[in-house]
Amino acid sequence: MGKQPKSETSYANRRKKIIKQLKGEAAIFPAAPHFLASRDQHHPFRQNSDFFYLTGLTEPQAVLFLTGSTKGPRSVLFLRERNDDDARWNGERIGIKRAKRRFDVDEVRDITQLENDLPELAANCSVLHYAPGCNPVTDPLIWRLLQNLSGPRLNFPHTLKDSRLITAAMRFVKDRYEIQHLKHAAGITAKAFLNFLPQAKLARSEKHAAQILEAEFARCGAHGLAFPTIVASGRNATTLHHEPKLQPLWKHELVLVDCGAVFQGYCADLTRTFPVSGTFREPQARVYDAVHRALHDALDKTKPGSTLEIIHAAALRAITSGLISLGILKGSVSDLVQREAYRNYFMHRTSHWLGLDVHDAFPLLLNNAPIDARNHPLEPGHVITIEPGIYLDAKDESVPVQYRGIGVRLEESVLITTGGCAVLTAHVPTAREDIEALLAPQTVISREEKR
Ligand SMILES: [Mn+2]
Repeated sequence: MGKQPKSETSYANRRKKIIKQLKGEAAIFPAAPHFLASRDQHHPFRQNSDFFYLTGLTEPQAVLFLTGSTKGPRSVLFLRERNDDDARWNGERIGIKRAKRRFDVDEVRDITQLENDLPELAANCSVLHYAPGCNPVTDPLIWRLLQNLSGPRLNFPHTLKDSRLITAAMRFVKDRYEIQHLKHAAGITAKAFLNFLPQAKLARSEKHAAQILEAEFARCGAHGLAFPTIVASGRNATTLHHEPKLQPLWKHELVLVDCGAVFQGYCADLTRTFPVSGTFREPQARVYDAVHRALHDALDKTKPGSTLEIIHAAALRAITSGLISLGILKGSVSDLVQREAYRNYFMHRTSHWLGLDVHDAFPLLLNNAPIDARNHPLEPGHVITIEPGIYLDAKDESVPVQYRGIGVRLEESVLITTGGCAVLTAHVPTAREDIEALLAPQTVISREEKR
């Protein structure tokens, strides 16, 4: 075994942790397949998060086999052998020889042997861990492995368990390498957003604005996008996942931008809402301030021992009290929260987990006991978003007319620390005055400096 870089050790440690749990069982983790976009064109390749978490390999057509059985190899990585012809068109693959040096697995085999080798590898395992439905190439292979016309055999796979029950529990708390990558992804996102802000008014359309921002991501060293960038001008911001269109950014309206860079597979998630003109109009400012208050009330509850439910409750109270002061709801905050009167105006949750997936995996089982992740105490190494919003539909007659069509969301990526939390996207301010200052034309500042 040669000396390996530190990140390889952490992948190897994760595999060992799974092997330890697999007493007389086996687990199969396939790489993501290529998905066809049109004719002979594929969607950009995006590695399966669990496979990446356990190998760091970004190639398709690979499968990781792990078992706790002591008869035969405990870890086998199947992947494509090198091929000069294919390399001419599609670039180099790692290949079997180099993979043996890089990965601390018992064996590396050619992916073309997979179907032939599986029955022998899994022979002494009654339970097979596998995530069905994620890979149309390996699914039928697993089905054939389980098939036995004469009936089940005790010493052969006969029980299928979802492998995501294992990986979700492991991915829940991030280790220090993951935290480094998440911090870097958030740092890139924030820096790119700051570069983008003064350029926003030059955008010819929502789509153009998204591409200006994405160019800044690339400039700051992002590997990709955590999700399709949302740029929503005016009333489009009341559609939660609005897809940027060729329409211009309306001059006197707010624009909502929800975006995230990926670094080394890890996602960031940031939302800001700002006036294209550089100045909030009065009704916009009032909605904005209500969301800003909710963001801060939620962040105050973001610390070890708290829960997503507690954080959400704090945001709900602030949003509801904001809706009362806007004249949209009437009554007492606690009664309105109880009745979920906010639902027409704030219809999503305040937080989701963040990691290799932007809506990251969270466990249903922890140490074999069922858990409710929303009510599970937060601990250092958890990474979540805080993202309250108010969305006032343009046709909603329960909303005073001056507020109709205003949508505001503010979102931070947050790491739970021993002392509380670290807002990883804090580099982009959220206070209304600070956003206006960032949008103020440079020429004005230099003129003032001259005086
Ligand atoms: Mn989010």
